[in-house]
Amino acid sequence: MNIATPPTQVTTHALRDAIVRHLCYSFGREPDYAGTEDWRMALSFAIRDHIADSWFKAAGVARREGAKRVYYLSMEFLIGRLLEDGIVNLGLVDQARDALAALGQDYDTVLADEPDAALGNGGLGRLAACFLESLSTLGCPAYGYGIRYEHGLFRQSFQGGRQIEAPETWLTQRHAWEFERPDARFHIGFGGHVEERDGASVWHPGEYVDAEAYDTPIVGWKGRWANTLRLWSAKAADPFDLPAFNRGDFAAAAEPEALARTISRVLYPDDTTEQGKELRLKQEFFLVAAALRDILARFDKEHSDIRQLPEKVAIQLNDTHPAVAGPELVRILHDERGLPFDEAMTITRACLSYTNHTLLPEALESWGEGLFGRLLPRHLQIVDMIDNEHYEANPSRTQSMRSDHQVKMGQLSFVMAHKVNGVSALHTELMKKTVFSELHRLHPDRIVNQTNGVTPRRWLLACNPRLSSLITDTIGEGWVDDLERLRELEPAIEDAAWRERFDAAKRANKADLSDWMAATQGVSVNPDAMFDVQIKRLHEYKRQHLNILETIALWQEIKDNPNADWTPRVVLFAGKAAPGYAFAKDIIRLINDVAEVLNADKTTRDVLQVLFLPNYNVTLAERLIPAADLSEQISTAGKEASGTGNMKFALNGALTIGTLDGANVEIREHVGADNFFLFGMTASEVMERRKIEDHAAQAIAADPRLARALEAVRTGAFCPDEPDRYAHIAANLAGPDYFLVASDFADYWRASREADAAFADPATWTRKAALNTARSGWFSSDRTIRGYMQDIWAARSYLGQ
Ligand code: GPQ
Repeated sequence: MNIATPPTQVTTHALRDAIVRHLCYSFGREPDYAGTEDWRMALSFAIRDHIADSWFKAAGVARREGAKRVYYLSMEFLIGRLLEDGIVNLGLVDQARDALAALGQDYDTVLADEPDAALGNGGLGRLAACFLESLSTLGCPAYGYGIRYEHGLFRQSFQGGRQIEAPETWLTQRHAWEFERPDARFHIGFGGHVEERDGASVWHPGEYVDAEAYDTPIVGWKGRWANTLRLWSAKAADPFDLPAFNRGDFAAAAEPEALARTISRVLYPDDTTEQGKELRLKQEFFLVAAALRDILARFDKEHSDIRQLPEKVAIQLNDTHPAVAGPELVRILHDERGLPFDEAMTITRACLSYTNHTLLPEALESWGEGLFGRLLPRHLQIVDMIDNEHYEANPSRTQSMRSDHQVKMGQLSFVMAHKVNGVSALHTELMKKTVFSELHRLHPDRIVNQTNGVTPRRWLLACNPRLSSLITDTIGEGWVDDLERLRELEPAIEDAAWRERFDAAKRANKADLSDWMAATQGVSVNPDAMFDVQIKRLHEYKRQHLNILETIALWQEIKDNPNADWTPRVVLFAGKAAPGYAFAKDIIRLINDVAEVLNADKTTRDVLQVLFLPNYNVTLAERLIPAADLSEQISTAGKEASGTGNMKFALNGALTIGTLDGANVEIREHVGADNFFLFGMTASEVMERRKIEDHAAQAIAADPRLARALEAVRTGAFCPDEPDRYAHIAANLAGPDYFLVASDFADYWRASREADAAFADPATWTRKAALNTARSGWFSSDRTIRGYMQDIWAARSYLGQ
């Protein structure tokens, strides 16, 4: 095994030879006959060899030291492409580029061939991916556990402006990163009955599905450490019905395999609304049961006393989706390993912790007790035991985790965790006051805050090479794994020549994006205009409709006065709507209709253009964020738990226009109020405003701009062939308007015009943009993970061991 050469010392020559060797002997292709995919796979394997070396070494250290492992259980890992990530983290960008060039291949073309692994919906799944990378960078022994969905998040296209969903098929393209582990395979039971025998309970499942592991190594900065993302694939426990086959009933013969596989077939395309499907609960238990069996098998290899479990195992529940881990671990410890119930509870709670990612009531999972009891009969009994125990210890409690014939997963997660965390300072405080107010009163030390972060390797170093080189030229390379060192840029920002270089990097990123949009969307935009970007899942609380309404009002005003000194803007959107969320899909269509009218308007299109880019994913985010001037973070205050896109934009030198919501609050504190366009009501003002019955009507009556823009939507100005297409959106905004679009409109307009004025003064704008970069270092996921390691997991780093 070659772990002698540190990857950073690999020469171009050696890498070239490795690529050719893999091309020929791993993929059976001679260089003259190889296509882009062959080159991509060969390069990936050559890089993977070095990642594997780091991986073996890290696993060896963790085993030798009997290290505590962190286990991150998540139904979503939105990892995106991995090849560039690996090359960048190993420090092999120049070698890889040169080696490919020597072989007559273009580096960017080869990298762009990789499918984007979209095993997640949005922020929650992307956060899990950033955390894995930071855990490796910090040398903390850890595993991510998830599901190897055959179909990740659906592919989005537009037809007549409408969202069309097509299945995503990342596994049909060759994928270089996973290692199948037929030896890590567990029987997972469902259903059946519980037998009471000699005072003990024994669960006899009625059916079994196998979980088989696929491992992807996740390498950290400089290849110093690599952890494992272990994804479970569902396989038939009894794959083939031979008697049926012999009878000639081939469909019946293949049925067990097909049925079992449905469990890992698709990722649910919901973001923050509950998917009340039996299959979803099956998926959740499948992940949890396989992960716990694996965790305990590893523990048993290294240790003999199960009471030591909390010293060696920290399990993080990424939202409530893996919440059955509580009752399942209690069941294993009590029913299977014979510990008294109380002790099983104590050990389980010491191992588990839970992250809450939303306060939206509709997103808090609960399961009907009929369904839950049918699928997991023993777990339902254990939930009742947990609930009784909690009630006996806290008789003043009024809320049970078993009310209205439902099992409440938020309450269950809270009670079974030793720490519960929110994802931004504001969100954590609101958790204490709202959803978990009673549990917080009973357990005042349990809730802690860990403000989200993003990995600077992917979200600055790799996606924005121009800005990264400028930073490294100015302050050296130390910022990459010590992001707060970006503060050292501040003196340079006062130098006009340096600011010009900063500006040139942004300008070149914008030109690249414009070229790409011209080539792929057939729309050419002015790269000197302000690039104003809102990219995230579609949701009424995120208020893409506030953004498009303001854009309509601006268009109307430009038409009134076309010769005024307008700041040119390109308004860019991207994001997917859950297939069942009709209102969100209508907002997409409205934006596309508005774009069509505005982009065709000769009097305004030089100063205002709108574009909705299809199929938002990690790769598109990596393209858009480095080219953005203005970052739209405009959710109704109190609704966005944190946001992480907001951090990526600030780090890449975009200014935020935003409300005091989620992590926006902390971003503004760090970058400075002068470098942030604040507008809108605060979370408490939002609650007060809702008490006014006709809040929307009042706001519309007070603001002729808003009234006119809404009227255009209502009367079909953007869809003359079907004038009442958006009447329901206008009616909603003039009536209930739960997300207070109308009430925040006037202040949003004001902030937006301030952004225009600031952009019109390039020297000032660039200074503000650069200060955003210099002061965003705190938002590194390295800082977040250190917080979890200290406050929640009691885990340590093994770097240098
Ligand atoms: N988030 Cl509950 C998701 O992306 N999906 C979900 O199902 C839930 C939350 C997001 C949340 O909306 C953002 O504000 C956070 O920044 C993100 O989780 C990570 O914490």
